[in-house]
Amino acid sequence: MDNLEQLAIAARQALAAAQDITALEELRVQYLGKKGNFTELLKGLGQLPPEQRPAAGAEINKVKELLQAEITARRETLEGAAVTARLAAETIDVTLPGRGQQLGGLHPINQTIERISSFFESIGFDTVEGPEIETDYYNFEALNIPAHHPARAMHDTFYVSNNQVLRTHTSPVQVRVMENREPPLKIICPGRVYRCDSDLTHSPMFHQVEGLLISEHATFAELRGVIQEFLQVFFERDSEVRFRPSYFPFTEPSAEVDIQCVICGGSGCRVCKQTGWLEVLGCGMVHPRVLELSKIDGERFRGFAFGFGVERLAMLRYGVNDLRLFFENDLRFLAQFH
Ligand code: 2U9
Repeated sequence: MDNLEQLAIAARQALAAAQDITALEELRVQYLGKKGNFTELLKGLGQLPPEQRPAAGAEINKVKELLQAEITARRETLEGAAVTARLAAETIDVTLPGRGQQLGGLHPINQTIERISSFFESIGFDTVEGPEIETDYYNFEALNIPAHHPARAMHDTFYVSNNQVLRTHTSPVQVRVMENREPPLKIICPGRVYRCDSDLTHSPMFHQVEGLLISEHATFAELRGVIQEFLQVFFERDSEVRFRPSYFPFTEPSAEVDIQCVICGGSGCRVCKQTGWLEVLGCGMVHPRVLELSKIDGERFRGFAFGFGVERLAMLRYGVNDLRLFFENDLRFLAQFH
């Protein structure tokens, strides 16, 4: 009976210390299993005098059943705690917002082209596109740039074959329109152009928008008005615009147009090379020879034309300081224009 009491005390201590189901099961086997301590104790009954055996047996069984009940209760507690812990670990917060799908957007160059087109369309210009592989005639001859003309060297042309080139400007599109439609004409031609030139400020492929207006009354004053209005709307500011005399084979007279530096406002900075001015486009009255080559009556009609680089305008408008960003397609850059 002393053994029984000690065994019960030891079993209860072990039970209190068991922290998980494995430990609890080991304990059950150790005390209540077939070869366990209580079985050993029951086997020892035979050594008692016969009259004491029933009472001793009953006492051992009572303690054994009590212990069994305590182990079962403890198992239920531990199992309940394990389920609660698992549920807590696997909890999903269904109220968190979902990640959603990221929407793409137009490339900043295409956004800029759309911005330019929508201005010119609002004042009655049609947008026209044409081929990127052109003949020598449409890219040069028809624009009063004959073979050996020094302007050819300035164009850094990619030759596709003897008389085919990657267009160096979008002017050939306008030549095709002059051949195919009757004046008056009011068109702009956006698109890719190619020049064999590549450094920090030049890309072998870039975008241009060129415009052409042909009517019976076109004047340089009208050209000035259109350009000045365009620059004000495009840059959303009333900055000064100046026209400087220049030379292009396809226009006469010709001018280059500057705006007050959008970075420093005209006081002089690195971007405007301390001049306070930024060159943004070229323009002029269409050369009579160009009209004549496309069979437009130069006695009745006159025209003006202009051209600019889209990347340059986009850089100035958005404050982009590296041309290469437009061609790398890094989403961290592009996503800023969504
Ligand atoms: C026709 C007649 C005339 C288009 C013109 C410019 C002036 C001009 C450059 C600006 C920067 C090209 O991107 S750039 O390198 N362009 O300065 N372009 S007048 O004149 C034409 C076009 C078509 C039939």
